[in-house]
Amino acid sequence: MPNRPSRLVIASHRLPIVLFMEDGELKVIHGAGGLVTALKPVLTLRGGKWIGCPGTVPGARAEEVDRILAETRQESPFELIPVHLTEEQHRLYYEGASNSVIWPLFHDFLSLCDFDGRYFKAYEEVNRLFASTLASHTDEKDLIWVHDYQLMEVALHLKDMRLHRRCAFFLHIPFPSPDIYLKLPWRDRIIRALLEFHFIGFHTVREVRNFVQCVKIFEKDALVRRRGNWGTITLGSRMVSVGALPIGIDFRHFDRLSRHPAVRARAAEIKNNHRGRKIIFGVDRLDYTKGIPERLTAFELMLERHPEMLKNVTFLQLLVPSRETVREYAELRDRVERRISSINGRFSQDDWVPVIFMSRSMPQEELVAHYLAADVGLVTPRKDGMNLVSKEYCAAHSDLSGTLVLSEFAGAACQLQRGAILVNPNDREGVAEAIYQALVMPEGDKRRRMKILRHAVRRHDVFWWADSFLLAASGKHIKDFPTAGD
Ligand code: GDG
Repeated sequence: MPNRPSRLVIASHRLPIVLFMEDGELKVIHGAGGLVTALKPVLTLRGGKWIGCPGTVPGARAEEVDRILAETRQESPFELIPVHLTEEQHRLYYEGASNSVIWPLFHDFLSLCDFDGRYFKAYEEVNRLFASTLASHTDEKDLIWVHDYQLMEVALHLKDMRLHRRCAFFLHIPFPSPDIYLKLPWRDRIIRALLEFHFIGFHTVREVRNFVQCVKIFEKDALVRRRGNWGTITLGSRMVSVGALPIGIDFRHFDRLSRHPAVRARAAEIKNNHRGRKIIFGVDRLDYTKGIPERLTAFELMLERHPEMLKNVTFLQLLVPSRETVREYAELRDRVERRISSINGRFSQDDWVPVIFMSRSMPQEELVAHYLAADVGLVTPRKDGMNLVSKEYCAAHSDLSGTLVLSEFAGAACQLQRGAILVNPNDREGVAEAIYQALVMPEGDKRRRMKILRHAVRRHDVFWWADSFLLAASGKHIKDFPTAGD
């Protein structure tokens, strides 16, 4: 069958599943995140596999996990292949190298990096383990798509094993400028490892530019060509392609949910619970990159400068607990809680509390009801690869209400700059004024901006992203790509 598209094999740190125990029995549910939704149709068409860590459940043995994953094969369009890590590997490779070095460094938080030499050894070891799992589950005709910063060395290990595989990579987080990247002790090895992929996708042109500048430092003879979203790097007889392909969301799904009568009724109920006050809504994983304390300070400043807003606006912030075993995350939580109680202590009156903080995750319908109820979507990360929340907020505003205040340091700003109010999250006064502007914006302006935003989010959705990535990874030309930076 010469025209059959090659089978697709995905590798990501985590498998798109949740394992849990029920009545002493191990159970599995399939994830419903954007990535799985986008890749399901492709995996159904081509057939494929997904390789990653299954996560741990107290009391479940690895063999049991393998068995239950094998059983899901009948009802799933793709096979789930688990990679089991020891506790020590998880601590050193995932909490250490990935989340205490690469994550902070790539988001420009150099002072939060802990450059422990043991971390990188574990990073190499786990990337090799992923490569050898891929080696035994793929053949030369397959296309391997590796995701994100935890697995940047996979293609290098496949090459060391003398295996010929077509391998592409997508980085979901920012790629730093050379000044920052050069601080990484394992900098040359990571750059060379990335150059073993055939295609490397980033969210924006900023990342492509940073990456090729770093390549030029370590590969003096590389011939680099870059034009708009695309680039090629020629190393002797080999060519690596790079491209800016901003990830999208399943627009139609969020749009449809926001029109559902139950979701609409719930949004009205939320508004009612806040007695018709304006609502500002933020949703983030509790992470220092998301700029949460800075956002709270800007909100406080807005209340101080515009006392007419007192009792007339409530800021709802949903913070999903994250990476709780990493020290910086526990410290951040304390800092955020202190900021919130200081603001509430200062301004609360009668039945009005200015900041309501929810520390949990919500079912998606409830999340969409909150998006819909919110007059302002406040998304102010200090740095973010893309930021899907900003896109979901727009997709949920099928009624064209709502204003998006967005950090210029989120990848999404490249596509949403014409409809959002862009802010520098480090500029407190600027963010405070942007919040105020959003709260008092005339209806006509809001509708006009929301139409522009929704058009951008609809046109380049997550299906466009997955299809375009796969075309680019197969060396094909892509038409209709969005502005993804300068
Ligand atoms: C990385 C990059 C890039 C959040 N709370 C709840 C909930 N969520 C969902 C949102 C959204 C997702 O989580 C968060 O998306 P982000 O884009 O903000 O980011 P990260 O997890 O940091 O991911 C990021 C992304 O990869 C994709 O490339 O955009 O820059 O850091 O989809 O809806 N969902 C539900 N309940 C919650 O409480 N159901």
